[in-house]
Amino acid sequence: MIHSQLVDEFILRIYGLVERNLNLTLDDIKALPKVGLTFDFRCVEGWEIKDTQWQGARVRDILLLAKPLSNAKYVIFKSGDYTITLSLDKIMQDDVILAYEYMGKPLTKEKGGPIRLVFPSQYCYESVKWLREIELTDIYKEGTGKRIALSRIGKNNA
Ligand SMILES: Nc1nc2c(c(=O)[nH]1)N[C@H]1C(S)=C(S)[C@@H](COP(=O)(O)O)O[C@H]1N2
Ligand SMILES: [Mo]
Repeated sequence: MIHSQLVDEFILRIYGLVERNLNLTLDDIKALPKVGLTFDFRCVEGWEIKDTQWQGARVRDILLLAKPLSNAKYVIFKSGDYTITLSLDKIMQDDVILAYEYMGKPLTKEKGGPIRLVFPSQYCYESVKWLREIELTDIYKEGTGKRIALSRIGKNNA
């Protein structure tokens, strides 16, 4: 089936300051413990969706497979040119997940599928949709996502 071939082609790349570079399939990610989160999703543009429900795997569990090196400090989540940089400390917390389900159903392409970065304390633009790569670094390099998202509403700061 064409659909399952497309799903099988999905690869999440993890590289940079790790002991092992990884190429994970969606099945690899689904094999990790499944975690659920419920929170109100607020966009800086002013809208809100109450009680959004997400399920997926912890970023921590995924990174522990790759084994971050001791000098790794920052984690860059990438979807093509859209990137978000967060501290390793932050994203190793319990409630930071790569979601593959939304409201009890597989995450649709429109909603950022097959996987999307989700955690309750995030800014809307930190919820990287269509996530493809995770890079660990020791130097902070600001991501492009905040600027891209804010330029849609004509703001430079939020
Ligand atoms: N790859 C990517 N992810 C993204 C964005 C984007 O432009 N590209 N926009 C962000 C912003 S600002 C918001 S509000 C949400 C929108 O998510 P939704 O489609 O579920 O409403 O996606 C976030 N993730
Ligand atoms: Mo947003």
